[in-house]
Amino acid sequence: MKISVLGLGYIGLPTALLFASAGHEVVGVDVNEKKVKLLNEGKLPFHEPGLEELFEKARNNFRATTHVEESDVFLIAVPTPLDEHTKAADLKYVKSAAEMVYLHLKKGNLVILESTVPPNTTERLLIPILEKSGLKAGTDFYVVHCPERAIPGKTIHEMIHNDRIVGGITPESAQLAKKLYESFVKGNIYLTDATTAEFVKLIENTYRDVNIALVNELAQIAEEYGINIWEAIELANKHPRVNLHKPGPGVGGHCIAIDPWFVIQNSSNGKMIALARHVNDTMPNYTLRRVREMLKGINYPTITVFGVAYKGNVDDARETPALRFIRLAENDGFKVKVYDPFVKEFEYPLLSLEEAIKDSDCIVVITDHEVFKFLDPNELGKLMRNKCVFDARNILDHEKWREAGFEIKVLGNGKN
Ligand code: SAJ
Repeated sequence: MKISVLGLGYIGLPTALLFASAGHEVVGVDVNEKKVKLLNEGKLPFHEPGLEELFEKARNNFRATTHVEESDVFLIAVPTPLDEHTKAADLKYVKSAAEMVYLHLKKGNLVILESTVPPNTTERLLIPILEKSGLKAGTDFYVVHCPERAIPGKTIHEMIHNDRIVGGITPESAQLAKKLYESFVKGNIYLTDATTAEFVKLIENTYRDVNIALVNELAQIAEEYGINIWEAIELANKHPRVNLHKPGPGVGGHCIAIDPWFVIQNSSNGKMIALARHVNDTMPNYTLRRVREMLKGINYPTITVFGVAYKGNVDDARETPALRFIRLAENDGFKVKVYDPFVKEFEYPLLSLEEAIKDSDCIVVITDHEVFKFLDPNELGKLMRNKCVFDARNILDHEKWREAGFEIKVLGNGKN
């Protein structure tokens, strides 16, 4: 089967390589000429565990290009960012991908939309563009929405082992796509209609966002009561039907902080979903308020942000709460220095560990990178002006840091 994958990002590229390693002829299409050149030279544009090995395995069946060509299958995995003004999906990349596909569409082709989209996008936006080919969707060609659900940091493992949802515009479309995904997916593949599949993907991330908003609110309430929220959540989660997530300095990434808006953009409901977004979006403000309290009495404080990736152990800083935190802190008169051992590109200079903590008054842990646990507080303390830590992720060994002379505060812990 010849498969063209449009969009060679965090999802499109691993998907393309998985199909190629399963024996299909795969053409990766991307508008970014640099990325295409890099891939054809055998180099990867980003890091993801297992991607290099997969690339090695898939290389004979994979090539990249900037132009769409005739294929049996077209798979669209382009970004669908949030328009910050309208709080609605910006579908311009889906539209332009569809415009490229319809020019090459033939009878019997299958078009798969993997990008995360608001409900009805497949039916109302994608199909009308594809039908400009003169062919009829559902009879002349097949269309499905098959949302990606793999988590960054474990993308390849989850793409293979997670269950998948395939939403067809007709049962035949869904069956055809199921057969294709079975070439590498080991999880179950469940069939439904395209609009339900769009909704399912969005409500998974909305569930997580609302759950995190709940614990973020509870963290603030716990502080008022002098309770440690981390202990309280651990105990509550001993109940067989409770699964509270973790509080933190905000929710980032290109999925959980965005998808809830796609659910409500065309609905007259959604008050709780919007409120949860508000709670999570204002966690950087709350974190800063706590840091300010901790450092009161210090003139012109310098703080060191530990981690700007949107979550632990990844190099991805898209929609990171760290950015909002840093901007707010700077506007509030703090001098901010930034350290992240994984992130390569960021709006602020990324410093070495030594530079970042030299003469600093406080380390603020924004991202839960595992490596932070192994730092030596005795060594770091020698370089700092004041020995304070605000741990917004509750990941450090607080006793160890206290023994090294640090004052520690933890987000959500009303006992410290
Ligand atoms: N976070 C918390 N507390 C938690 C869990 C996460 O504050 O208990 C924060 C993280 O620090 C991060 C943000 O939420 O800033 C999102 O992180 P995440 O690990 O929850 O999710 P993502 O965005 O990396 O990936 C999610 C996953 N969705 C679900 O687990 C339902 C993934 O499976 C999806 O494929 C991905 O979104 C996507 O592409 O939609």
